[in-house]
Amino acid sequence: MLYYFLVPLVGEWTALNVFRYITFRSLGALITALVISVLLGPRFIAWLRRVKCGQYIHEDVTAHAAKAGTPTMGGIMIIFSLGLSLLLWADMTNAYVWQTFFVFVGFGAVGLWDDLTKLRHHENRGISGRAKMSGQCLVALVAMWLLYINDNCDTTLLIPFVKEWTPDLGIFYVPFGVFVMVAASNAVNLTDGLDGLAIGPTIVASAVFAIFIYVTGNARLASYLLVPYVPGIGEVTVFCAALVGAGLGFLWFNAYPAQVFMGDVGSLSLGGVLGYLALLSKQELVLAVVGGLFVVETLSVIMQVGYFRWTGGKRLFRMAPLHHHFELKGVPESKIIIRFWITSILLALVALSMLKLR
Ligand code: 57M
Repeated sequence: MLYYFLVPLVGEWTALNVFRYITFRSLGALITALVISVLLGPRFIAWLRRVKCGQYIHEDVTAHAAKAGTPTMGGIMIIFSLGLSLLLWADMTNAYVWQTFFVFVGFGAVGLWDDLTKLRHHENRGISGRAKMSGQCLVALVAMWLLYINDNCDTTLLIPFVKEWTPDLGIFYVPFGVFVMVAASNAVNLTDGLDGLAIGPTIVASAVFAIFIYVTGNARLASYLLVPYVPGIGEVTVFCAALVGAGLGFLWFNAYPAQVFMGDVGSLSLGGVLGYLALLSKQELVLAVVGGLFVVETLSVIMQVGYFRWTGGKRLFRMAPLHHHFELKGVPESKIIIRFWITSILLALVALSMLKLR
């Protein structure tokens, strides 16, 4: 809104010209989302406790028994603070901003459906895997259709370090995009198993995609870095910055020992939108590097289940996902979390270097 109301007044006050700049409004969006979530947090968490939105912990999970009753669905706070900040700082006439917010809220709605179902049923039983997957695929399909029918849709696939070959997926870019978003959504969901373990790397990835999106939407920078230029995409940088701010605000309360968990409403929305940002910035394969931690956590589950079936009952890890393996080896939770964060920062630096090393 500030963009819409203040930029026309630049004639009277030239200082207002700063509101034209995506960088300035991105900084404003980050700080606004952070302040809203930090101020809102205590009241929201108290409300979650009042309406008994406490985390159910299965009795077989002794390591986390003390966490039983921790308020969950904190992802609602992330979506709310980001949405308010976006309305204030972004150019809301930009279709890409609305489409990105649709993906964020759409995946969040699927997660909320699961969270509320868990609360209503005993033993923390949520919606079926099929229902969750169908909801995720439906949101992703609508998002990909909106992207594909846009004249600026670039269906080529950029392969890191390969300049000569950029395969054009054509109509198959739609199912590919659905896969990227649904896979990312479930990977973040699996990772969200220790205090701050999912939100930390998500903040790092959001900051990286803010840079990628800004470059993709800037003709001069895109040409210099040999990445596709997509007109209008640059405004989504404001979304990424608001996501960093909202994530930092949530981490303020989710940091060990957590006062709140994000719930599926948070993990599914964060993962789905990271996948969408990778598609928008034409960095689909770089997502596997930026979100390398989420990939490793998911692979550990796939390997565990595959090995279990192949060996007739043996385990490759003490428990999957990988963070539980380290926990059962006696590594303190806070040490696992910080080391995962350090790894995600290193992976982010590698991903950023891939932008230049083409
Ligand atoms: C998502 N949910 C956390 C919280 C969070 C196929 C199998 C790998 C599925 C997987 C599973 O259940 N995944 C569901 C992970 C849960 O967190 C809640 O869920 C939301 C995210 N969706 O926001 O509301 C628990 O994680 C802990 N937690 C924190 N701090 C946080 O900030 O401590 C979460 C956030 C919370 C809390 O204890 O209750 C979860 O872990 O369930 N299953 C598993 O991950 C299980 N692994 C397993 O069964 N492995 C098997 C096979 C299937 C691979 C094996 O290795 O043989 C583990 N889950 C649990 N304990 N809870 C096993 C140990």
